[in-house]
Amino acid sequence: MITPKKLLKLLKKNRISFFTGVPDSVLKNFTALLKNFDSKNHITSVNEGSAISIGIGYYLSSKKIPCIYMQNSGLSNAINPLISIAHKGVYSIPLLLLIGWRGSPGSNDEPQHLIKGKITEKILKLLGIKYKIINNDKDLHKIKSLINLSKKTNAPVACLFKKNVLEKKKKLLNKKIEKITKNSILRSQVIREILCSISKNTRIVSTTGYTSRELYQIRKEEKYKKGKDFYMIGGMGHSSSVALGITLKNKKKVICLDGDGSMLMHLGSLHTSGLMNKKNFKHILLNNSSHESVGGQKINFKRVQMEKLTKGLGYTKYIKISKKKELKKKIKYLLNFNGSIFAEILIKKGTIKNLGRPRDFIKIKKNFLKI
Ligand SMILES: Cc1ncc(C[n+]2csc(CCOP(=O)(O)OP(=O)(O)O)c2C)c(N)n1
Repeated sequence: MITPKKLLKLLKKNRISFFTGVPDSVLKNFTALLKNFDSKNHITSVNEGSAISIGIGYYLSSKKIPCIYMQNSGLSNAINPLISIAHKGVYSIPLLLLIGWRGSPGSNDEPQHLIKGKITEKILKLLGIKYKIINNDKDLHKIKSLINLSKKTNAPVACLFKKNVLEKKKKLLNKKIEKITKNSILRSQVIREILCSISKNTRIVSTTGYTSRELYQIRKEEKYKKGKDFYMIGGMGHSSSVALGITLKNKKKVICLDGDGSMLMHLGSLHTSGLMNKKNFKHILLNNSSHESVGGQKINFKRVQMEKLTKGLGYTKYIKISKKKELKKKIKYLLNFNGSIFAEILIKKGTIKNLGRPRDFIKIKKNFLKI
C-alpha cells in the first residue's frame, strides 16, 4: 500500500508542485489531495494529450518538472505530444507521469482494460520512457530516482500504479459536488425513460463509465426489447462520433448518451456533428458536472453555455431538462423532433445497485448489426 500523503510529500520535497491530468479510479485517492489546490498548481485537463501539453508549457515557463496523472487507457491520447514534442529526440522536456495501471497482468479487470494493461509497459518502452512499478511506500525512493533521472536527461519518466495500491482516505468524495448539483434526476431515470419511449429501430450509443453500465443493466434486467445499444466501454469521448457514423447509413433515430467529462475530452467532435446536422441525430448530455465513474472529481461545467455552443456549431435545436416532472414530455419531444437536437439533462449523482458490466462484446456487436 502507498500512502497518498507520503507520495505528495515526496513530490513536493523534490520541487514538484504543479499537477495536471485526467481523473482515474486507480489514482483517485491521490488526486483527492489536489482538489483544494488553486488553478496555478492543479488543472484537471480534458484529455491526456492536453495534460501533457499543459505540463510542457508549465516547464517552458518555470523550468520545473510538472506531474501529469492519467489512466493507462489515456496514454494513447498522450502519445502525440509525448513523442512529437517532449521526446528526447525533439525538444527533450522533463515530465513526471503517474499512470493508473488498469488491467495489469494477473489482475481481474474488464476485457478492454486487460488488453491495454498487457501492452502498457511495451508502449512506455517504445516511447523510450523510463518507468518503475510502485507497489508500496518502500518503493517511493524509486520515484525520487526517476525524478532525478528526468532532471538529468531532460526526458519524461513514468510511475505505474496498480489497482488498490493507493491507500483509501475516508470521506473521499467531494461533498461540494452534492451541493452544487442540486439536480433531482438520476441517470437511471433518464435511461428508463428513453428505453420505454424509443421505437424498435432506434440505435443508442452510450459513453464510457456508469452510463454504459447502467444502460446495459437496466435493459437486461427490466427486459426492454425496443432498440439496440452499442456500449462505448472504452474510447472515451468518441461516442458522439460513433453515433454520427451510424447516422450516415441509417435513417432511423440514433441517440448518443454522452457524459460531460466524455464530451469535453473530444469536444471538437461536436463541430462535425453540427456540420453534418443529421436529422436523426439525437445527442443527449447527462450532465452531473463531475467524473462520477472514477471518483466524482469536479468539472466546472456550469460555466459552459451549451445552447450557444451547440447552436453555433450547427445543431438545429437545443433543449434543457432539469426537473424530473418534465423528463417524460421532453424526451418525447426530442424523439419526435425532425432535426438534429442536443438535450442537456442535469442529473444528480448516484447509480443503481449491483451495477454490472457488459462483457460479451462480439455478441453485442452482432446484435447491433441486425436490422
Ligand atoms: C482516455 C481515457 N481517459 C480516462 C478514462 C477513465 N474514465 C472512465 S469514465 C471517466 C469519467 C467520465 O466522466 P463523464 O463522462 O462525466 O461521466 P460520469 O462518470 O460522470 O457518468 C473517466 C475519466 C478512460 N476510460 N479513458
